[in-house]
Amino acid sequence: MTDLDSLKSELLTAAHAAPDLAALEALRVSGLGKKGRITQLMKGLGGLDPEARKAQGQALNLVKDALQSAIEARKAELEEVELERRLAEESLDVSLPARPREVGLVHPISQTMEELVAIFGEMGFTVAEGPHIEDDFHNFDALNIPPEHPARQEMDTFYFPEKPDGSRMVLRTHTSPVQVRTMQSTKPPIRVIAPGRTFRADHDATHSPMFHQVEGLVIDESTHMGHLKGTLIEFCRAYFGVDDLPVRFRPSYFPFTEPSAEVDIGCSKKGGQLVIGAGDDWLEILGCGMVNPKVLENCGIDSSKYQGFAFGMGIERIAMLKYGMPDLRPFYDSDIRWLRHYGFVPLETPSMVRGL
Ligand code: 2NL
Repeated sequence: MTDLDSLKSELLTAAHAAPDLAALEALRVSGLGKKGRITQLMKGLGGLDPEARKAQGQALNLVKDALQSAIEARKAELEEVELERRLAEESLDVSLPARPREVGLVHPISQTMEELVAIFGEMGFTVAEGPHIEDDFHNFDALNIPPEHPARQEMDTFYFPEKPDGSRMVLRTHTSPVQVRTMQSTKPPIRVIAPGRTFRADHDATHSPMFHQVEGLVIDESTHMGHLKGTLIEFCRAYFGVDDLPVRFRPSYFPFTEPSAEVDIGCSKKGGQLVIGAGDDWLEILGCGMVNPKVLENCGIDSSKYQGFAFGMGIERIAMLKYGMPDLRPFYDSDIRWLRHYGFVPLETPSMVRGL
């Protein structure tokens, strides 16, 4: 037996007998590592004459391959043994109850906005948005609201500090500036709604300094009061889910519309209990009118060619009426108990929309 044969049998025997993975790794290093015995022998090949180098090199390679295979085989054996041990020892308790999943709910304001977008969307309206911080022109002047109008006073409107040119930006007091911008940038026909946040310096049981509105605007060559009435009657019936809901138009005044009207729906208020669509009382829901030709001209639309209607309503108010909420203030308190009570399960088709 040559030295190489005995080295081979020694290493293979050690590989077969390695008691664990650590011992097997130590064996690999001692044979095939940088300073391993086989590696050392390989390094010695350089000093042999070509004939002997070839024969010895081939023999060394065979030993190296045999050792590598033996180590692989023993490794697989040891891993199998380890797996069997863990399978026998470890267990998984599949009877443990799953942790309850937290379900988020949709805020009533978001829910109501989604319903409004769905109803007006079916009627062909698209949604327009704009900045919360506006200039005097888009919030007041374009809408024919005169400088002395009470809405423009410090009392009612949040103003930013004066700019060097003396002008002051405002927190928009309605979403009308969004429609003003739409008129400035779009050639009629126009059919948009503008839902969003609005701000007024008013805070009591029925007013919040931040609240939500949706306004709508339709402009075309022959849009008339009949379109206004048909659209808003249909809206009220779809939103409250009452097919034959009585709707009436009462004359009113807004500087931005002429003529103007307020819209009431039929209800009963007996014994402090509000029922929509029954009885002979009326409840105010929204304001509307034919867009004042001065407003069209202010926004760059030719009032001798185009006319149209507009409307606006408070989202908190119509949400409270539909969902029987007695108080405005909890809307913004983030009280989880209120949100759990009045919140909506997401991804459900709003009942109104199914009825359309
Ligand atoms: C209400 C009444 C209204 C409008 C809003 C409007 C907007 C433009 C032109 C003309 Cl750009 N009108 N908006 C018209 C009538 C009534 O809102 O009671 N809102 C809560």
